[in-house]
Parts: sequence; C-alpha cells; structure tokens
Amino acid sequence: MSISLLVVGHANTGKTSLIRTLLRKQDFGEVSDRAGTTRHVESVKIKIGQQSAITLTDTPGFEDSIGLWQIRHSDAFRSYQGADWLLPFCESSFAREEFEQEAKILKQLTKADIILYVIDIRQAPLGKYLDELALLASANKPIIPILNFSASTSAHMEAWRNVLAERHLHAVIKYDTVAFYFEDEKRLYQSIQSLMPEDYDTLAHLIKSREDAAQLRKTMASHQLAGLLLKAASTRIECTCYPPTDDDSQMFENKIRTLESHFIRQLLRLYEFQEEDLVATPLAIQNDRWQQDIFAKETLKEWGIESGTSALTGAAIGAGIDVMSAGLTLGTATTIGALLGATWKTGQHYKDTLKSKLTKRYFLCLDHATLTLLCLRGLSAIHHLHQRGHATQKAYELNAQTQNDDLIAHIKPYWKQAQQHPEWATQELSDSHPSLQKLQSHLEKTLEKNTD
Ligand SMILES: Nc1nc2c(ncn2[C@@H]2O[C@H](COP(=O)(O)OP(=O)(O)OP(=O)(O)O)[C@@H](O)[C@H]2O)c(=O)[nH]1
Ligand SMILES: [Mg+2]
Repeated sequence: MSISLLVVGHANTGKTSLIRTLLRKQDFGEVSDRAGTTRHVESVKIKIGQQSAITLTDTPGFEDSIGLWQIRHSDAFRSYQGADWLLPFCESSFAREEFEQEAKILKQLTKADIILYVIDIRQAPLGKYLDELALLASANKPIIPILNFSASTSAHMEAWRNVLAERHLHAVIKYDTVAFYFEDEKRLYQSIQSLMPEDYDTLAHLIKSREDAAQLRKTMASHQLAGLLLKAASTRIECTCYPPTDDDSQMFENKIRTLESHFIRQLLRLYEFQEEDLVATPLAIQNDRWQQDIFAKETLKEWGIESGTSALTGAAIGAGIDVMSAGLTLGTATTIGALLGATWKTGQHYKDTLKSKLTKRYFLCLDHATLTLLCLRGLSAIHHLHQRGHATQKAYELNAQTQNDDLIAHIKPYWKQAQQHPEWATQELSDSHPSLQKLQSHLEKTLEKNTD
C-alpha cells in the first residue's frame, strides 16, 4: 500500500507544480498562472523501482471557501460533528452546483492519509485561507502546510507561521517549485515519516533513492562536460590559406557550437528536461592559431629549444610566419629533420605540428579564453538544472558565467594535453580515459561545493 497524499489549497497556489517537482516530471497536469487551471482530481504514483511508494492526488483549488464555510454552518449542516458533514454535503445540490470544485476536494478527504495544504506565501493569511484550513481540519486527517513561493522573501512568512502554530500546525515545510532544493523535499518526507511511523522505511528508501539519483546525475553531468572540453580542445581544422579565411573560421566555429549543443542536449536528457528549458546564447568563439600555443616559451623549453627571440611568442597576426622564420634562424637546423633530431622525446603530435609549421600548414584551434567560457557555461547549465524544479515554466538563459580561477588553473593542463591529441576530437573517448577521468573529478568537486 502506498502512502496517499492529497494536495489541496486555494486556486493558483502551485499544487500541480508541487506534484511535478515531487515526480520530476514536466508533463503532469496543466500549470498556468490563471486561477482554476486544474478542473479535475488526478492521481499519480511515485515509484521506487516497480514499487509505488506514494500516491499524490491533485485537486482543483478552493474558489469560494467563505461561502462554503457559511453553508457548513447553515441550518442544513450545523448539527453534524467532525467529519460527519462531508458525505451529506457531497451528496447535496450544493456539491453539484455552486460548490462543484470544492466538492471534488472534499470527496477526496476521507481517502487521504495526509493532506498537503499548499500556501502561496506572497499572500497574507486572509480569512478565506483560514476558512479552508478549518474546513480541511474537520476531516481529522494530519495536515502538512507547504509554504510555497519561498525562494523570494515574503513579508507574510511570520504571519503564516503564527496562524499555523495557533492551529497546532508546527511541521511546516518551506518549498519552491521553481528554485528547487532537495533539502526542503527531504524535510517534507521526514515530516511524513513522523506522522506515519509504519511507513518509515519506505520513505527512508525513497529519500535515499532520490539522493543517489541526484548524485549520479552530478557525476554523469561532470563526465559529459569533461568530454565536451577535451573534444573542444582537441578539435582543429586545417586552414586553406594563411591568414585563415572567414570560411575557415566559420567552419571551425560551427564545429565547436555543434559540440556544445550536443552536450546541452545530453544534459537536458539526463535531467529530464526539454530543449526549450535552456536557451544558449550563441557562443562567442575566439579561435587562435594553433602554432602560437605550440610555440609558446614553455613548449619550446620542453623540447630543449631556447627561444631568445620575441618572434617565437609572436603577435597574433603573422605568428605562423614569424615562427617559421624564427625556426630557421635558431641556428639549430636548416631542415626539419635536424630540428626534430636531438632532444626529441615528446612524441608524434608535436612532431607533426612542428612539421606542419615549417611546411606552412596552418590550423585553427580554440584558445584558452573560449575553453574557459565553455567550461563555465557548462558548469552553470549543470548547476541550474540541478536546482530547476520540474514545474518551472521560464527558460533559463545560458550566459551566466561565474569566474572560477582555481578550477581553471587545475584543469588547464588537461586541455593543453588535448590540444596535442587531435585524434581525440573524432574518437569515442572511453570512460577509463585518464584525462577524462581526472578532468571529470575536478568538475565534480566544483559542483559538490556549489550544489546541495
Ligand atoms: N516562482 C514560483 N512560481 C510558482 C511556484 N509554484 C507555482 N508557481 C507558478 O504559479 C502558477 C500556478 O501554478 P499551478 O501549479 O498551476 O497552481 P495550482 O495551485 O495547481 O493552480 P489551480 O490548478 O489553478 O488551482 C504557475 O504559473 C506556476 O509556474 C513557486 O514555488 N515559485
Ligand atoms: Mg492545478
């Protein structure tokens, strides 16, 4: 038997939205900022594997609770004690006519184990809401008030807590179906645990499986981002001429944009969101001359080549040409073979690149700034999706970038390495790829620090 939770509240307080976030599904019911969106009772189950743990029942909102309160205390129903008025009321003409919506809620009360009363805390605790609470309390079922819309501060929070405490409702849950925090959801399940001790283990199991799923998503998302960064860093295209033409640049930029959009699609699937939930502003790409990087001072030093000339670290325009002539004036070689000779331990890729340099082949590849941008955008997307409630209706615009110099310093060596492995761009990178694993672990640690 699963635990039956009845979700009730005034019209437009976020009842259907609450169910969507608890389910992690965007397609349950209909959500809109019009009052009276949900017109029918609808139940859905939260499962752990094949086992259903909780049944959630969505209801239309209360529309005229003051009127209903008056009917409850009118001659027709005044004499009934406690919950006894519910059945005769639901069979009366009131339930078929002016209180049709309310009757749909009241009919469910006897079937519920616990009532979740959803409150829009942007509203003060007005009389109509207190009437709803009193009508619900007459069913003698436990009530858990959900203070919804709590991501933004509300002047009414204290007032709500007070009126609820006066009604002996102390186990109040703060919630927001748009800015979602798992800790809030956990508190809700813990409150249910304390009200239904016989179902303690089922709920403990549900909490654990939700925690595990969140952790697994974070790990997989970091893995996807690490893959994107390695692929982007190792992507290069050979230019048809020097300096590169606009067509070359366009082709290169499109390759990088395709990689990023593939990553975003994977990520949305992982978090069970739709493409329209995340809008990526076009990535501003700065492509750089591959040669500049490879001929940077440190790289040359690694090869045992001293770069005394400023031409080697050269300016952007003409860097290739500078390096070419510098290479020849180093005095170490008049042929490629001799230059590559003595101190050569670094491997085929350097050789190829150096060779291409000296034979006037030019490549475009991503520079540090754009890789940093890709990394920060990726982290920002993951961070957002991790805390995006499944009831959110507004798309997230992916342009936020929070600087993280520490992380970038740590992961820079991996993309430097990737730049020397152009074959990574076209290969399937295996899960045990050492650079992929290390990069993933740095990204995951960063996400751990920033998300709950
Ligand atoms: N910012 C924010 N918006 C929310 C929250 N909960 C719901 N909304 C928005 O509030 C509006 C109403 O949400 P619904 O879930 O349709 O509310 P409801 O209580 O089911 O409404 P009815 O079915 O009409 O009674 C929608 O526009 C939601 O996107 C929340 O916690 N924070
Ligand atoms: Mg609704």
